[in-house]
Amino acid sequence: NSHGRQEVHSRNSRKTAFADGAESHAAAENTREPPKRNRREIRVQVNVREENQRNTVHANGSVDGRFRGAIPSHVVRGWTPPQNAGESGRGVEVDEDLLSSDQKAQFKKGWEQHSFNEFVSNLISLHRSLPDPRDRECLTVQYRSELPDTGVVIIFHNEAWSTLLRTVHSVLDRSPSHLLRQIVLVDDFSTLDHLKKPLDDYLARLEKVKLVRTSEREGLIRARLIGLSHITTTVVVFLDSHCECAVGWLEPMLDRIAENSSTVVVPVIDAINDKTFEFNFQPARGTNVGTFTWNLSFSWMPIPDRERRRRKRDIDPIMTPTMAGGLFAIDRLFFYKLGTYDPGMRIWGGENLELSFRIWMCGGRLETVPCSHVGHVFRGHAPYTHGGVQNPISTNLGRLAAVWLDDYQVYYRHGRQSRGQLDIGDVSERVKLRKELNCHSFAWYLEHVMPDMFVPADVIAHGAIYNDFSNTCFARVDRERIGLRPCTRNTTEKGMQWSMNLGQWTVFQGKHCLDYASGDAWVTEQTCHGYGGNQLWKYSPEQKQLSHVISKRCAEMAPDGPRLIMTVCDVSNPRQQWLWDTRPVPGPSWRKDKAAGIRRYF
Ligand code: LR7
Ligand code: MN
Repeated sequence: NSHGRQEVHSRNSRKTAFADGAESHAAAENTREPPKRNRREIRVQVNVREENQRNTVHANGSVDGRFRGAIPSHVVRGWTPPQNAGESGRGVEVDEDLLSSDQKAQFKKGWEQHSFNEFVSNLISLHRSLPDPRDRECLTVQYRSELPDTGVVIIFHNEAWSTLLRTVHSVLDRSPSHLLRQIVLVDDFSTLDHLKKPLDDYLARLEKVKLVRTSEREGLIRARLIGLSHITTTVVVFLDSHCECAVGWLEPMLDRIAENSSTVVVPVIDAINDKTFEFNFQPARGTNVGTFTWNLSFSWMPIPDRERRRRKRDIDPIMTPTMAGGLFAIDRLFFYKLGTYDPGMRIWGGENLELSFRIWMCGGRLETVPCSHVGHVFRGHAPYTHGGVQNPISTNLGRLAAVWLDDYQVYYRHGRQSRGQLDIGDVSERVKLRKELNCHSFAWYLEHVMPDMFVPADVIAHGAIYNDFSNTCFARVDRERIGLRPCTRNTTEKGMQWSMNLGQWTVFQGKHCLDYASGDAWVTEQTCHGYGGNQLWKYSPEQKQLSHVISKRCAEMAPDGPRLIMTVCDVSNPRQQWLWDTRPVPGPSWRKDKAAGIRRYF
């Protein structure tokens, strides 16, 4: 019953432990799949049991035979691998019970080494076909006849053979050859044997592809910088090493950059299932864009309402406040002008938000183009260690916060906790860069790029919503239903802590907002949708009334006992009076500044 309600971050985050450190990639939410919406079912399960009736063959990672022999020493015996496994982007399910003990060992090892189902990936052609994930309308778009030439950088550390080469082939197979000039692979100090000579030999037969190796573990940020130094084309595209580019992926991105070289473009990142390698694409309407949380992790959100209104069609480019980080296209010289990456960032993490903020704050623009699709294998956790580097994620995030967040740094909790303990190194070069580029403030970014972002100091009321007539507080009484439960005025009981903030005017607890429709309907707790509507409330500290904006009704403790009802507002009714702490929350707020007529932009 709540207007426009959407379940945004429904995926559970899986936590990771690293052999060499306390940090976990799951701390940043990047590895999560974007939420699936309106997804078309394309799954066809390959029934391994039936196939098994026939004979014994050897599978070596290329079912269609074009690259037979590709994988050294990987032989699957005992059952017929499904013909055309994974074609059209279908998933492949393997019944583990049917595998020989050798195969079982391979299966297990694949998961251990890569945190995805390498065994299944190896059954799928390096040239497998994919569904055309584009909306029909994309096919009618005329791109410029002259598009910039392009080089692709793919970095990897201990990537699986089949995923790495499927990435490479999907680029070669699905990019107009006159536009694609180079692919630079950067091996970031991998240890797995198949990435040594077998890879050299294999790549030797591929034109345009160059392999460079780092002489120590650099991490993905510095590995990308090394790759970049080998690129000579107008545009550079970065990809993770377990991607599949879909038909028409390149042109829509190049077209945007051709129009404006300071536009940075992200494709729609479709999920390749880590277990079955099913390719799941997001239709244009359901495209997600990037946002972030105050602990500086990336996350997905649906297209904000204002952005939906600004655009004419579902396939039009979408302004995105942040990018996931691994897949984007950028004008090479613009990237240099912007200061590429912070070379003080190591291994993994933070560079995606750092670059996102920098693009927006320093005169660029970041967009998602719904007509460009690239799949990525989303996995629960990273399989590799940090190569002995201590706390790379928090160090990277600390650098990012120190350089770009201005006074909003106080909201980055991790940074606050470990300040003093964590050595983030010297950031003076990056601060200098920010000055030289004459970048906007973080407050400017929030106001102009992410006006919906929650800012803690915007909270104008917080804590228990308490009625002293009955000594009851707002609380969940049954499933999603909100009612009244006995409490004391300053209760610290978790379920009784509610907040309201400027701009959004919702009454919320984490991701849940009070929601009310009309009449006798219950007040419920729903995922905050950010569209106002049934989730819009008003609190007046003078009258102590909590009113619902659309219905114009007030929250009341029912005459017959501590039940929550919504009725006609009446200032003199003590059962409509709610005490709620309205002392200001410290910290910067561009909204408060704006209301006070203060402009802190430069
Ligand atoms: O030390 C390393 N050296 C590397 O070369 C660590 C990693 N890598 C390579 C690795 O082989 C892979 O190709 O770097 C790439 C990214 O590492 P992943 O795939 O383990 O990371 P991820 O997909 O979980 O990480 C996302 O966030 C990262 C933050 O630093 C990077 O920006 C990744 O590129 C990014 N991936 C994507 O944006 C794909 C979409 C995922 C989402 C959301
Ligand atoms: Mn990845």
